Amino acid sequence: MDPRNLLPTSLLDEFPILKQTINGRPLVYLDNAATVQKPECVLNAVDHYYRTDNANVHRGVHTLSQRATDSFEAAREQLRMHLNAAHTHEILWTRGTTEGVNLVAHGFRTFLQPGDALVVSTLEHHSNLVPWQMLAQATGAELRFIPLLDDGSLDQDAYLELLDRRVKLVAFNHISNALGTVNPVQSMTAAAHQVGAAVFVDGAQAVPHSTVDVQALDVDFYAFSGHKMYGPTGMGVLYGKTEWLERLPPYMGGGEMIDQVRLEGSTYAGLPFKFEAGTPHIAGAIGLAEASRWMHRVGLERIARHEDELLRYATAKLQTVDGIRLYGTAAHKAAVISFNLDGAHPYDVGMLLDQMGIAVRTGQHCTQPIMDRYGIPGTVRASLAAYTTVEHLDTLVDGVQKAARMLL
Ligand code: 7TS
Repeated sequence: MDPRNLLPTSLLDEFPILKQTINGRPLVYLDNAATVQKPECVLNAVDHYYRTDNANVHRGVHTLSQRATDSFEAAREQLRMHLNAAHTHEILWTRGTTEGVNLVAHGFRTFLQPGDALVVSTLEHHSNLVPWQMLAQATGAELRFIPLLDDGSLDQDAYLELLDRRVKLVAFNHISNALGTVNPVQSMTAAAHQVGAAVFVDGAQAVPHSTVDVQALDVDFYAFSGHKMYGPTGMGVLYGKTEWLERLPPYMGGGEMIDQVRLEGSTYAGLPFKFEAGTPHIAGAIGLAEASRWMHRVGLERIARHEDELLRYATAKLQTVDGIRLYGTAAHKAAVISFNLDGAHPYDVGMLLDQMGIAVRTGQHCTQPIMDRYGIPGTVRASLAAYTTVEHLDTLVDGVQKAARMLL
């Protein structure tokens, strides 16, 4: 094994989609921050559920319904363990990170009034920015922004200056999808709690990459998407501390989330069901739990070390390409390399790489304010996963070199 491939390259064999050619070349999939591929065991878990257990949950006395309910609730417990949450009812199923942010932002409409403030970082995916703008607009609360330093880290001194007793909630990501910056969640959370503010963390890019312990971080809310952690699309998790979930009003009304329904009004179910109106994505929960088990089998710490090693390797090698400029050079970063070739549009670089079978994302990465901060239309982004190898990254660097020769 190459010493830099800390995980065995045989991991690739578990991902059927990766065994194909694109434009006549073996696929090198480096768009993992957008979505990761699914191992065979996840595909089988979803397939098995539909073939043998499919039924609606929490309602039938019949055997299939009980089996579906058992698997669905066992999946919730698996995700509780994954995050080390204190209680299973603190794990809410959502469609993904975006729904998690909206659920909390909508609920906070009942808590905020003019004179209150929200603090949001400028390193956010639009999904952890726009819902807070909507909340500010609906309530008259003030929005304050944590500025970005040139290396792509958040200005921690400026952050502390923004905090006072008017701040009711602080929102930021654990790892940036555009630059790979890892934010100091623990210290930022402690500072917010000192002024009595709740903390919402977007963990979409952190959960696939590393171990997340919500109790150690002491965050109030933590959201992520299953499809970025080897699970199905349309499935995500919102973790919330019990005391916050009890205070927060329901997001959607309907079946499953009620206690008693009368024409004059209704009472709501307890946690977590108060937030889960309608038939849930049962197969998604089962697939996500299998993805979590897969990550544990491979080893969360091993995945993090493997990706960190590859990130260092690829960063050093890409820096040797003439005319390249890297964005996001914070000391603490993970799994994402964003760059441009001087004078070339990121889209053109991405198109040329696709011709060579290499899948990267180009553009703003749903982070327009970050691109504005650097005065660029976008970047080319290569993002890593557990199945990424040194050989993939060598192919990427060769490809970027070729693109530079053609475009510059
Ligand atoms: N937050 C972060 C940090 C993200 O990276 C993404 C998706 C989201 C929120 C939204 O997740 P969703 O599953 O609800 O859509 N990021 C990306 C990306 O970087 N390229 O495509 C999607």
